[in-house]
Formats: sequence, C-alpha cells, structure tokens
Amino acid sequence: MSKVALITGITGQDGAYLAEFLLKKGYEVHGIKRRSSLFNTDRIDHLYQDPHVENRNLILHYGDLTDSMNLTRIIQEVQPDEIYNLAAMSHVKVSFDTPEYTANADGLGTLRILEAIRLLGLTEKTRVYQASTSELYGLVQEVPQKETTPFYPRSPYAVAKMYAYWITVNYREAYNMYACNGILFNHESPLRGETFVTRKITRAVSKIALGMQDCLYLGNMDAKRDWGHAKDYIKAMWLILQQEQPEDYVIATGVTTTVRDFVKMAFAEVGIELEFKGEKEAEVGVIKACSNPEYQVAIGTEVVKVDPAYYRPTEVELLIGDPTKSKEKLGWEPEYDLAGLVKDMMESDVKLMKKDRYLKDGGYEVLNYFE
Ligand code: NDP
Ligand code: GDR
Repeated sequence: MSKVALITGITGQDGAYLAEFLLKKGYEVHGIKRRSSLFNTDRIDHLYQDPHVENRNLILHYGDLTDSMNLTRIIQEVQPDEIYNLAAMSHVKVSFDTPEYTANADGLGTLRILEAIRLLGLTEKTRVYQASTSELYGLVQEVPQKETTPFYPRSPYAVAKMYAYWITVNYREAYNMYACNGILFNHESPLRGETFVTRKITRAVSKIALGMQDCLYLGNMDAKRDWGHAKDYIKAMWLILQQEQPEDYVIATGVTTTVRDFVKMAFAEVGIELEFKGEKEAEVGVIKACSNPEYQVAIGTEVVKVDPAYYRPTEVELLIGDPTKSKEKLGWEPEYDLAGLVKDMMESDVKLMKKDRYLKDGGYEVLNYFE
C-alpha cells in the first residue's frame, strides 16, 4: 500500500516541488487548491491526471484554510498518513495590508487542520508538517539563528506564523501527535512567485538585458537573507516527517547576502557588470560593462533605482540560519549554493522572456479583448 499525503498550498512554489517529489517516491498525493476565476495550477499542470482515468495518484480538492468544515471533510475522506501544511498568505509586505485575513489563514488555518485530525481520531495515524519560517526571528536576537533562538516577529505574517508554530508544538505535547515545525529560511527557484524579491530581480534583469524593460525599482537593498533552493528544502520537509521522534528543525544554508549583491549576481549571469552609486533613496545601479554581444545595453545606463513604496513598516534586516541540527539528525545536505540558485533562476527567466519577445515579434501579442 502506498502512503497517502495531503498537501495544502499545492499550487504554490513549494507545493509543486513537493508534489512531484512525493509522487516519485510512490505516494498517493492529494492537494487542496482554492477556487479562482482563472486557472491557478500552472506549477502542477505537468503532474495533472485526467479525472476520468482510473488509479490516479494525484487528486485535487477544492478547499480553503479558512473553512473548517471543508478541511475536516477532506481529511476524513483522504485519511492521510502525512499532511504538509504549506498553504498561507505568504507575502510579508502584503500582510501589512491584509492582517486579519493573514491571521485567519496562516494562524487559525493551522489550528483547523490539527483540530480536524484530533476530532477525526487520527492523532496516531496522521503526521503533520507545519511550514514555519525564519520570519519568526524578526528583530535580531542572536546570529546565526537556530532552533533555540528567541522569536521577535516583525509583521502580521510573522505573528500569525508564530501562533501556528506554537499551536503545532502544543498539539504535539497535549495529544502526543507527530506534528513538527520546519523553520525554513528563504528558498527560491524558477517557480518562485513574481513579487518576491529574487524572482522580481531575475525577471527584470532578463528583460533589461533583452531590451524589454528600462529599470528595476526595489525597496530596501541592505536587507540580508539566507537564500536556498526550494528543491533542496522540500526534501527536508519530507525527512522531518520520517524520524522516530517529532521535532522542530531549522533549514538554511548558513550564508547570508544583501539584496544588492543578489542584483549584481543576476546581472553577472548575463555578462553585465553593475555598480551601485549614491546612497539610500538616491542609490542607483549603473551598467559598467557588458561582455555579452547578444545584449545591447548602453554603458552608464541607470537600470536599478529605489522606490520607497517597497519599504516595510517594520523590516527584518538580517537572517542567517544555523542548519547544524538538520544536517546531523536528518542527514540533510543542500545541493545548490547561492551561485547555483541565481544561475538556475536566470537561465529559466531569460528563456521565458525570449519566448515572450519571440511571440511579440511574430505578432502574437496578448489579445486585446476590450478593443
Ligand atoms: P506560495 O505563496 O508560493 O504558495 C502559497 C500556497 O498557499 C498557494 O498554493 C496558495 O494558493 C495557497 N493559499 C493561500 N491562501 C490559502 C488559503 N486561504 N487556503 C488555501 N490555500 C491557500 O508560498 P511558498 O510555496 O513559497 O511557501 C510555502 C509555505 O512555506 C507558506 O506557508 C510560506 O509561508 C512558508 N514559507 C516559505 C518560505 C519561502 O522562502 N518560500 C520560507 C519559510 C516559510 P493560490 O495558488 O491559489 O494563491
Ligand atoms: P521575505 O521575502 O519578506 O523575506 O519573505 P521577499 O523576497 O519579499 O523580501 C526579501 C527582502 O527583500 C527586500 N526587498 C524587497 N522585497 C520585495 N518583495 N520586493 C522589493 O521590491 C524589494 N526590495 C527590497 C524586503 O524588504 C526584504 O527584506 C519570504 C516569504 O517567502 C515568506 O513567506 C517566508 O516566510 C520568508 O521569505 C522566509
């Protein structure tokens, strides 16, 4: 009998990589997706199986973390061995605009899943992975940050995730459940949402190199993040649920980099050397040299500028994780370093933008329905 997994947030970056990983391991994978007015399954379309085919091993259910009855029914139907709770309003800046919804989905959503397992008598059968975050560390208390570092959340998102973290620990202790937090530091990929900083950068740099965009506007370029590759991090999620004892783990690379240096690395991937001039809001990124004849970018052009609209009311300035516990106890080792991550993202976005340009040049632009 194959194991059964339920993934919330299967249409997101991590959900897509995890679904593929678990299917390869022979799992029957169930995913919860939200109803939306357009298709929102781009990231998992390659895994899609026609509902008319028998013995499917990927099954999608409509649902929402804010709907207890829906979650309880799905968990009852699916009887999962493992639940990966990845669904969340995951954008830190947006959480300042939607704090109540974020608390509901990211905080109470976790409670709804844990309580459904308890009510359905599945506490011994179902193991739960909770997608916790390095944002819990917020204002720096200690570096590098590890499992014992105190939390100081700095956004409605992080506060909601702090509730989710502790309710997971509480259900583990109160009801003897196998429920764990993976405290994952930032992880990115070609599938990363377009409004997170790394993907915003790799998309814009590709477009600038190809002459499709003039300038990239960013917020706080001094912020430092410990960036890894999502492909490596979803393996850690699975390992966390395969241990004898349920515990919480930090997953990180142990290397931190500024947003500014990430921008430079992305430009370097297309043979462009960028230098930064000026300070604070007047800081600009200027093209210093271009070694790739394919790209017609003029030396001296200002291609990166600061827009304070992207600043956050309270910022997390420095994240750097200590993955010692996960390496020793889980045997987890990432395959990608930052250079490998930037290369992977840039290769993918350059391809994507070339495709767009090709369609545009061929006259196949997006149809204008309003003419
Ligand atoms: P994404 O934003 O790419 O994906 C989030 C997923 O959650 C999407 O499938 C989204 O659906 C779904 N979702 C959002 N709200 C609801 C809701 N109310 N009910 C049901 N589903 C919902 O996030 P990532 O894949 O990057 O991250 C996965 C999880 O890990 C998140 O919980 C995030 O907070 C956490 N995390 C992420 C880190 C990272 O660096 N990526 C680091 C640490 C933690 P839809 O497609 O319809 O929008
Ligand atoms: P983060 O990721 O907030 O760390 O949360 P994000 O990529 O949004 O920001 C990283 C840092 O870059 C700075 N920044 C900008 N950010 C965005 N989005 N857009 C900009 O233009 C910009 N300019 C500078 C930010 O201020 C910040 O310091 C991610 C999410 O995946 C969370 O769900 C997850 O929990 C954490 O990572 C770990």
